[in-house]
Amino acid sequence: MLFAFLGLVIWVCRLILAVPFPEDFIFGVSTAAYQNEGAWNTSGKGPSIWDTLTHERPELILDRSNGDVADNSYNKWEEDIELLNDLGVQFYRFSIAWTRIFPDGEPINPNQEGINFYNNFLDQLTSNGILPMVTIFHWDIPESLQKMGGFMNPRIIDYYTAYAKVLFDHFGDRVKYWITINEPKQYCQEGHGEASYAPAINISGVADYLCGHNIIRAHAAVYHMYDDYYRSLYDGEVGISLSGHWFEAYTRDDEDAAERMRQFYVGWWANPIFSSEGDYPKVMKEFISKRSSQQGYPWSRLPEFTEDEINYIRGTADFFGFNHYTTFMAQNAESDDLTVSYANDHQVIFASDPTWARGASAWLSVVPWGFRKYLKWIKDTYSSPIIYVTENGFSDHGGLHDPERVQYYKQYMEALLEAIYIDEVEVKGYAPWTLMDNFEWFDGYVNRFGLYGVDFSDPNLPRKPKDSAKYYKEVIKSRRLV
Ligand code: PNW
Repeated sequence: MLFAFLGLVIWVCRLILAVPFPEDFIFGVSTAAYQNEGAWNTSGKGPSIWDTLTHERPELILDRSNGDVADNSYNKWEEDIELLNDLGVQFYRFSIAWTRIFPDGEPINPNQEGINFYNNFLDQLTSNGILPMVTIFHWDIPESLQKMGGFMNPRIIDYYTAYAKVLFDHFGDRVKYWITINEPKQYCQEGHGEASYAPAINISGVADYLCGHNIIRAHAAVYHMYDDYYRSLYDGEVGISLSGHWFEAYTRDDEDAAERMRQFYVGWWANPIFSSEGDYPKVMKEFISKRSSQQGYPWSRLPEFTEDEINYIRGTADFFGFNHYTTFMAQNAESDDLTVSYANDHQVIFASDPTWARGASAWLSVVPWGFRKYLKWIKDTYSSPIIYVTENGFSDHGGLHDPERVQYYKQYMEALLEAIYIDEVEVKGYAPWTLMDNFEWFDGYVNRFGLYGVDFSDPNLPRKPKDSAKYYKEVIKSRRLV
C-alpha cells in the first residue's frame, strides 16, 4: 500500500516535467533601475540614497564599486530590448528611478528628460509586444527626502503619491502591471533596522517598524489613487512585491517558531494587505508589545493602525508579487534578553542546512521544495490571491557556463508547476532575477545573478547569453520544462 502510494507520488512528479504551463501563464524577467541604468548624474537625474551611500562609504560594498555606470542600460536600452526579444519573454519587470522624475524629491517641475527616457523605452517595449511590469520604488529614494527622514517621516506618503501620480499620468496608458514597492522587508528592516542596505540606519526594533508603517500606508494610498482615477482609463493591475524565505521547523517543537518567523518576515506586510481581517499579524503585535513593556517603553514599538486605516489598507492589491530565493531551518529562541531589536522581538533563530547546495550569496541555498511550500502557504493564509513570482534566482561568480543556475531554475520551476497543478495555487507568471549581471547592492559586482553575462572590464559592457538564458528561452518557447 505504502509503496503503491510512493510510486504514485513519484509518477505524478515525473509527469510534472511533461505538462505545459497553463495557457494564461506569462514568462518575464526582472531588473531594477539602480542596479542596471548607470548614468547616475546625467539628464537631470538627482542623487538617491544609493548614490550617496556608495560614494561616501565605499567600504560597505564588497568590491568598493557603485552603480554610477552599472550596465549602462540608460544608454544601451535598445540593446536590452533585443535581449528580451531574444529570450522571448512576455513581460519585463523593471523599476523607475524616482530621482529621474523628481531629482530632489520635491514634487514640482518633473524632469522632462527622465519622462522622455521612460516614454521611449515603454514605446519600444510595447511595440515589441512585451508587457511592462513597472516597480515604482525599488529602494532608490531621493537623497534629499532621506535627509528629512525618508520613510520614517509620515509626510513621505504625500511625496511618494505625488511621484506615483506622474508615472500613472505619463505611462499609465502602456503599463499593465504596477508594483508599488519592492521588498519592504529588505528596505525597512535590513536598511533601517540594520545597515545591510541604504540608508543603513541601524536602529533595530524601532526604525524598521516606523519605516514599515509608512511604507504600508504609502502603498495603500497609491493603490487607492490608481483605483479611483486610473483603473477606468487604463485597466491595469497594482500589486506589491514581498520577499520571503520559507522557514521550516527544525523539530516538531519549533512549528510555532517557524510560523512566527513567516509572520514576522512576510506577514508583516501581507497581513495588512491580503488577509481578511487586515492589520499586522496578531503574533507580531503581541510579541512586540510585550517586549516593549518589559523594556520599559510607554508604547509598543510597533506602531498601531487606526480602525479606519486597517480598512483602508485591507484589499489594496490586485496581485501578490512574490520574490523567493531560499529556505531556512527555524528554531524557537525565546529568551529574557531585553536588548531592543527585531530579532529579540521574533525570538527565532534560523540557519541553512549544511547539506543544501549553495549560491555565492551568503544567504542563498537551493531548496526547491521550500518554494512550493511557500506558495501553498500564501494560498492558504490569504484566500488564494493571484500570484506573480516577481523574482527567483541563483548567484555565482560569473561565467557563461552556469550549470548550477540551470539546475536551480529547472528545479524551482518544477516546484512551481507542482504548486500550480497539485496544490492549485493561482500563480499567473514568473520572472527570474535577473536579465543580466548587475550591481548586486553590498555584494557589488562580485556575486552575479544574470541570465546574460556582462563583461565589466570592457567599457562597452557587452552582454552574452549564459547557458541559463538558453535554457530559459527553451522553456518559454516550448512552455514546458526541457
Ligand atoms: C532582492 N535575502 O533582494 C532584490 O529585490 C534585488 O534587487 C536583488 O538584487 C536580488 O534580490 C538578489 O539579492 C534580496 O537575504 C536580497 O534573502 C536579500 C535577500 C532576498 C532578496
